[in-house]
Amino acid sequence: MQISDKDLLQMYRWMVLDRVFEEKTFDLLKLGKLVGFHHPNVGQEAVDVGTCYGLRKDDTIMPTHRGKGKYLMKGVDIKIMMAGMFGRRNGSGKGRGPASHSGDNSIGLLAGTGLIGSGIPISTGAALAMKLQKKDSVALHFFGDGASNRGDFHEALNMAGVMKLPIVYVCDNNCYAMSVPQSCAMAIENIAIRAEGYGFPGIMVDGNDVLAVYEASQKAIVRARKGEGPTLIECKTYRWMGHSINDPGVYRSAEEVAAWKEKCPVRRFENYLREKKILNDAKVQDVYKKVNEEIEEAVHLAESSPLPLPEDTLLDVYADLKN
Ligand SMILES: Cc1ncc(C[n+]2csc(CCOP(=O)(O)OP(=O)(O)O)c2C)c(N)n1
Ligand SMILES: [Mg+2]
Repeated sequence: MQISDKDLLQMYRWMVLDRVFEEKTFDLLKLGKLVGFHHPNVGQEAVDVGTCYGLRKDDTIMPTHRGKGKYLMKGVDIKIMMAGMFGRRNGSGKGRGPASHSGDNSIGLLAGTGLIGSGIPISTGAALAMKLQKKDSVALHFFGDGASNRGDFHEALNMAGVMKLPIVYVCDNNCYAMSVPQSCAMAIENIAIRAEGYGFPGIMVDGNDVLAVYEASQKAIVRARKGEGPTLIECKTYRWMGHSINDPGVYRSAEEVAAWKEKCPVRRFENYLREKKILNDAKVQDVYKKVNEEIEEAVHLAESSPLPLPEDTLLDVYADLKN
């Protein structure tokens, strides 16, 4: 697949932003500055960037509780995202809910819920709407390995297969659902094979290889735009940190974690771009410097932003029938 040097550099910048944003989030959590729960995404950046790169505004995504990079790539302003994580009035969720389930229909970001798997039928419904409206847009739905065992997953995929809906189901298979390894929760090794039961392709891809994820996603997106139906893409990856900040990760060995860190998706892509002479030391430093500045500015603004007011709890609850 031909990708311009400009696009490769953009993808690299997103990979770095995703990584640094998560690391910064973790530091802020330890300082007690953020509200709500946070689920670190370090190690899974290639899934975010490979799937979301090049999406159109009229395409929809619904991310999971993990991975803020998807929100940023779909067009959420980093300052608004950060303010949301600080629980501020001007942030995602307006200080009333976690930034990680916030939505914005104007940029095709569907709001999720805290119930694992429950969003899969919602994105499938968005794809049905696109088909009924004869649009060539696509819905991308993200979920984890654990979520693929829920009834919502099977019911939604069955419907999408029957109706040939324009949707790409992206499974971030990070080997665990909280402390439960995949082998304890399902009797198959590859989640991608589940697509066969619903009559559409299931693709397995190295989820730490951003270009492999991008290529598989682009094929699936083109197929969906042409009206040929859904695809399930299983991205095999790993989360370096615990399920959430409260998880010391005692259910897995240090060797296992270290082996996956060797497969770092950011470093791997960086090495590839260095070999291609698209990146060098100076360019790498420049990307990190700019990304750090962007994040620091967002943190500064979030810290100086207002907290929600008690009466804000009633905002957006009832439709204003006068208008
Ligand atoms: C219906 C439901 N059951 C349990 C939970 C608690 N819970 C939150 S995240 C999670 C694990 C999800 O695992 P997976 O789908 O693999 O996603 P990952 O966290 O690994 O990204 C669970 C069980 C929940 N939020 N909703
Ligand atoms: Mg998982």
